[in-house]
Amino acid sequence: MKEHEMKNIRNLLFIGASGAGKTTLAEQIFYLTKASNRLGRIEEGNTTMDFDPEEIAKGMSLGLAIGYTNYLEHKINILDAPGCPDFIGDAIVALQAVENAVIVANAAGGYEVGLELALEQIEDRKTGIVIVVNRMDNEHSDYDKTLELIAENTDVKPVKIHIPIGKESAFEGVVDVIKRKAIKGGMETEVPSAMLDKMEEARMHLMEAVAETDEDLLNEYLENMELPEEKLIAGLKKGILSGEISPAFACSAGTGEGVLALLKGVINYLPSPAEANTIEVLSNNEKSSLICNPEGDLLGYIFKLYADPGMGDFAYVRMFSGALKSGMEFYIPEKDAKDKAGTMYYMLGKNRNDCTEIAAGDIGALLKLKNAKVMNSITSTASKLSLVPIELPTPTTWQTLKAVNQSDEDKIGTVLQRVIAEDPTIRYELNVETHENVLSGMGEQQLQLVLKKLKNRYKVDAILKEPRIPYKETITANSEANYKHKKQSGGRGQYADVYFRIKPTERGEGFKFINSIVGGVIPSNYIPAIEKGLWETMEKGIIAGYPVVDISVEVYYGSYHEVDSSEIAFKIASSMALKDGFKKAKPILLEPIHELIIIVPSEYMGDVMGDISTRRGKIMGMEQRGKKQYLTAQMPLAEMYAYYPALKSFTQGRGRFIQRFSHYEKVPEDITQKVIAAWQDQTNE
Ligand SMILES: Nc1nc2c(ncn2[C@@H]2O[C@H](COP(=O)(O)OP(=O)(O)OP(=O)(O)O)[C@@H](O)[C@H]2O)c(=O)[nH]1
Ligand SMILES: [Mg+2]
Repeated sequence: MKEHEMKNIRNLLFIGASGAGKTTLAEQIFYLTKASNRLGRIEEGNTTMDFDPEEIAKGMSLGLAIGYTNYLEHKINILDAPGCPDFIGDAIVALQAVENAVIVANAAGGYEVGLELALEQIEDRKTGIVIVVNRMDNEHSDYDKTLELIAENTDVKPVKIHIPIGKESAFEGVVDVIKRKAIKGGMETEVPSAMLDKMEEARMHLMEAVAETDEDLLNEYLENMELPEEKLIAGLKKGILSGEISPAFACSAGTGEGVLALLKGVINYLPSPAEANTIEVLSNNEKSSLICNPEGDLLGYIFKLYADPGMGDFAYVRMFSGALKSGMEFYIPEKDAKDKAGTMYYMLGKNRNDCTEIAAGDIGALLKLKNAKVMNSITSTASKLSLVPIELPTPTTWQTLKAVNQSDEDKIGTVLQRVIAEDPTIRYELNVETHENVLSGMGEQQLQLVLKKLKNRYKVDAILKEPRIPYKETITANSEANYKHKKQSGGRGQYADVYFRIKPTERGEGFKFINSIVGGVIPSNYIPAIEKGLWETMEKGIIAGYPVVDISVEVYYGSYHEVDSSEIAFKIASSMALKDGFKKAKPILLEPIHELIIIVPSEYMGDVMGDISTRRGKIMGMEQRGKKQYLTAQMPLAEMYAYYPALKSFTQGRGRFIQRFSHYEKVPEDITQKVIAAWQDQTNE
């Protein structure tokens, strides 16, 4: 089919603030281009893209959805990302799947947090940055102001391709500054005379922007103060492809005005997979570039999983090169495993149309893959190709997940894996120190959604609670200890006697066992039992129930009994001696300290710094980048569980951070006492 040739495809990802109208815009596009025969509405819960029951209930997108339409002999694939910052992972992963990142801004929304976040995601992007100012029919809509705010706050310099005719309830169409035509209700008409000056001004800006991308064009422009239309368009296309020009459009997804004009702009000016055909890849793990074409080496990318409770898991796939055909086996380099493409589909929200291949440049879905997961490459075994892995933001929110009913504990593992596989930023790990299953991600809403999906899709009730801190126990002084374990209870008795020297070691050294028994005062066959007794005691903890680290124990003397000594007796003696010696060696608790990079607009610096010190945090450095401050700090993990909501509240949602574990440090005395008391309460219960 002609429209599936690379040059006739446009791949668009809608990103931007929640409520900017991305899903509504997709809906309007499907309706106006007859991909769907009714216009769904968010309020009625019947849009094509927000089909998941949780999305319908909330009236907003919670996961990336895909759809497509055919218009003017082009196939337009639309990826609709959720704007809520908790679900940013979907957008980050999907950005790699498209030539065009379409920032949808609310014309009446100002410089919203979600808009800022979306713009941050495309900071380093080299191609296809498009601005659509939506909701032009809204009260207080302001096209120019919205574009100015973007230009002021970022390196993106929007260049108007369309300008709106009227605004608010009088918004009735757009003027195409290239064609010098008005488009109202999808029909071309003459430009209203009152707008001619504005149009010429915008046209001049556009021409300047295009001229600046190319020396020849610049010379020609400076000479004639005009560029011929075909050169203007060719230069514009090139500028968009290279990311130097960000075209701006105006529309109302609500009324539909400007939407078909936008689609024409998409077809006429935005890069197709045929133009953006050179991509960075790994070839044999070395960076190289690949020129994509339908006959080339197979290369695809899985950018989203959707776990349909009835159908199974859908993997949304972008093919870059070659053609994936139904029935084909393929290789997943990230997993070093094979998988097989069964039935494949072009998806329109939750609706599916069967297809037999997904060719280079196109987007579709595969069902029930065995091994492939999100961010995996689809290749042939021989090619040694894979996509360059992307980096996801680190978690900001942690919660322990527990099944409400004991009987669900076993089931929860498998269904939870399916649910969290949908969102690349969610991690689920067993903390071996606290024995808790910790779910981490980008925000409270995201983790709550996991609970809802578990309940509604799989009938599993689970709860979230604040995780325990993985403290560790250690000592700060040397001590000596002796324990003689002796029992005479008729028959064979028990006897073991050990002398220990206990010392702190360097932080991070773990545990050192030194055997300096001489002269066989303890026979060597009992030494392993002594060591085992130590390990078991250290794992369980001595003062507060947390693992013991960074100590050395030297067994230097002892005695035994020919008949009554046994391995078990030495294990007990060893354990008791350690407990005693440990308590005498000035024990302390250690807590994990994380390093954070906190990114906030400069005006909030004072508040953020003040808050860090109330959380036992230390500021290690700061750096101004553009209008933002990058603060490096250290903070105890115990204080970080509540940090993200606090940071958001005093930066009006604009602060964020990345973090990683740094080291263990001594817990202050007052907190240590509380932790010990809590453990004693618990063990006495
Ligand atoms: N008046 C008006 N309302 C709009 C327009 N576009 C969207 N809306 C409304 O704005 C609200 C949010 O629209 P959505 O399409 O869900 O916005 P979104 O960008 O997808 O939001 P998230 O999914 O949360 O990221 C809905 O109530 C829409 O009806 C528009 O152009 N004009
Ligand atoms: Mg949406």
